[in-house]
Amino acid sequence: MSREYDADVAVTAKTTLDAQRLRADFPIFEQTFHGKPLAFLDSAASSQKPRQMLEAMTHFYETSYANVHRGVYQLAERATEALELSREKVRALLNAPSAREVIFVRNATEGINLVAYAWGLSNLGPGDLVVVTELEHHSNFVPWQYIAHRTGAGFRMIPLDDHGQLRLDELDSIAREGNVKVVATGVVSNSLGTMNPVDRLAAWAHEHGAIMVADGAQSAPHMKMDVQALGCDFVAISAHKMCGPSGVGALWGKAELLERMEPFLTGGHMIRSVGVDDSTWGELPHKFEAGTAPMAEAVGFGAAIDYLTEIGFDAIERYEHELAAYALDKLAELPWVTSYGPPADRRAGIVSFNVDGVHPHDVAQVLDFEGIAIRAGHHCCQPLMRKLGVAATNRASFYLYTIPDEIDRLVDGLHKVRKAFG
Ligand code: C6P
Repeated sequence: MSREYDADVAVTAKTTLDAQRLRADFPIFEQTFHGKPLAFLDSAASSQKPRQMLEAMTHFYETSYANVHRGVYQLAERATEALELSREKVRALLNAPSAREVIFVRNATEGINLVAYAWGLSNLGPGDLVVVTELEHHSNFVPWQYIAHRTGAGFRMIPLDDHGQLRLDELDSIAREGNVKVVATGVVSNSLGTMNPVDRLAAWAHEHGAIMVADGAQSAPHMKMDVQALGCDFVAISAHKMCGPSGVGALWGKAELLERMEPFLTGGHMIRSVGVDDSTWGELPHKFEAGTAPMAEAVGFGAAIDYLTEIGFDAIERYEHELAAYALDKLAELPWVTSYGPPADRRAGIVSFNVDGVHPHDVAQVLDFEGIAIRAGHHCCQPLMRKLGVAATNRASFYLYTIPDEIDRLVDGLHKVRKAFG
């Protein structure tokens, strides 16, 4: 196999996670904002990009670019190999049994919609139940609510306790309300950082003959994911949150389910044959990949996976836990700040909080003048905001390039917010 396109993706810091050294891989940190170094605390929205990933995409465009799965000439074959090598990298990332089960999509949202439409429309009906969670991102909530309404199925949420953790004691009473057919949950909450017990929910789903759909958008960038150990049927992820480019993500699904499903999008590439009266569909994964693939993006995705793998997911997860614990301790010293979510040992590198009497957008704007980027809003989790009794929160989210000094700057910035708003 030609490796022309497979640029060097060696990580700068090789042994343990050294965030300060890793930052050198990220050109974005060479700039200042409002005259200050960038403290980028919004990686849960989208991560920054290492040079190694950017170079892999450029290299592909410069040496290996042609449409994939179509041409018989050498260049087209090289492009196809590059795309398929990235598919194999996603397979390995997720410990999926086969690369045929890995479908390139635009993002996690599209992956979940694919399952909701292609599985849900044919398998749900009155008397059935779709079960999501109260802390779900809209991307794993709205598609299921919509398909439940279209098919006449019921739609229920697993509620949260006061620590932002799922109330599994409610499962039995939910199951009495109908035939549980779908259980859909995020592995990690984007708002609270809560790590959900997906393996237990998967076991419960399967006891009821339901499919288990896991939204891995906030877990795949930060921890080792093993779809077989989790016991899921489908997992959706986005490359842009894990050092990869925007415009590509992956859906993994069990082959026996994908094979029985109707296509989601139709058109070029996904067919076996097309006649005037009817068409038939191609093999997996092509049946679900209509149109020209996000080729360079997939190559960038593969390079991002190499980058993260070289650092080590255990090291990344451990480091982000430490950052979350540090941030929570610092915020706890501010009596005018309310933090939301579980204790540090049960969450990923995300902290959500409010400053008494100050709207989160005002907080975020004051922090911006200090060169600090956080997210303020409902984080696409309106049901969760309702549960917390707030319209919005501030959210600081960490990644492998976050340094404790940025958390100190966040805290200093909050003192400035407090001063500015009395
Ligand atoms: N969360 C955030 O700031 P897409 O847009 O499809 O790549 O990812 C959607 C998505 C799905 N699930 C979870 C748990 C998510 O956090 C996200 C994206 C961003 O939290 C943008 S709202």
